[in-house]
Amino acid sequence: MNIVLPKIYPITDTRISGLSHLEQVKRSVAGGATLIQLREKHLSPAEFCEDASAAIAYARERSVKIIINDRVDIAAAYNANGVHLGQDDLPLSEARKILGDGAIIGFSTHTLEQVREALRLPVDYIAYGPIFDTRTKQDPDATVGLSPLMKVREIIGNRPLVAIGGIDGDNYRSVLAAGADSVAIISAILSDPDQIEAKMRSFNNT
Ligand code: TZP
Ligand code: MG
Repeated sequence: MNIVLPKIYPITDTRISGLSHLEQVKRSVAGGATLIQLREKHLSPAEFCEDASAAIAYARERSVKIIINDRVDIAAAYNANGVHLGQDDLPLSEARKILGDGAIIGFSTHTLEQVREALRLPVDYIAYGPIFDTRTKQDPDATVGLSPLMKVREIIGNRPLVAIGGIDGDNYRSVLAAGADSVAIISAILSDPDQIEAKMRSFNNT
């Protein structure tokens, strides 16, 4: 599917924000988010699914797209717009079989080799990172920096590219200038829950 990514792609984190996924979605949408990823690394599917389904329903009513991290089953069950999968998740071809051609499937890569491999897979966008050091992900892959990101842009041509990892209000312009279509951001939007809407808006407006 041909997708156009928004420049700012917020991802939820209940530990960093102290808020439910639904509440994070509400605040990000208020700040102008149009594509949001729900990322839940601690709760069981049974605990996550109620919050996820409410967040998906809220977003759908406002034409905001929701991508579910890791859980193809939850994305399918609640008719999310797509999934974001990593190198160790369900193979992309299986996710595509389950979700169909209308789903957005994003794929995390951390090396140029993984990027080249991703070109052969049924993905709608490629994510690359961590661009800068991050404390949000447990056991992050090696920080890559901006030059490899420029190389990724060369390798993938005009396919949609998301950059992730340590991106904040000071550095995100340099990441977009290096070739990313979109920057995925967790802590720089969520760390102060009272500022989510304002931070989202200021990323979107500058
Ligand atoms: N994948 C690579 S880095 C990262 C993920 C999920 C965490 C990004 O979080 P932050 O707080 O924007 O650095
Ligand atoms: Mg994953």
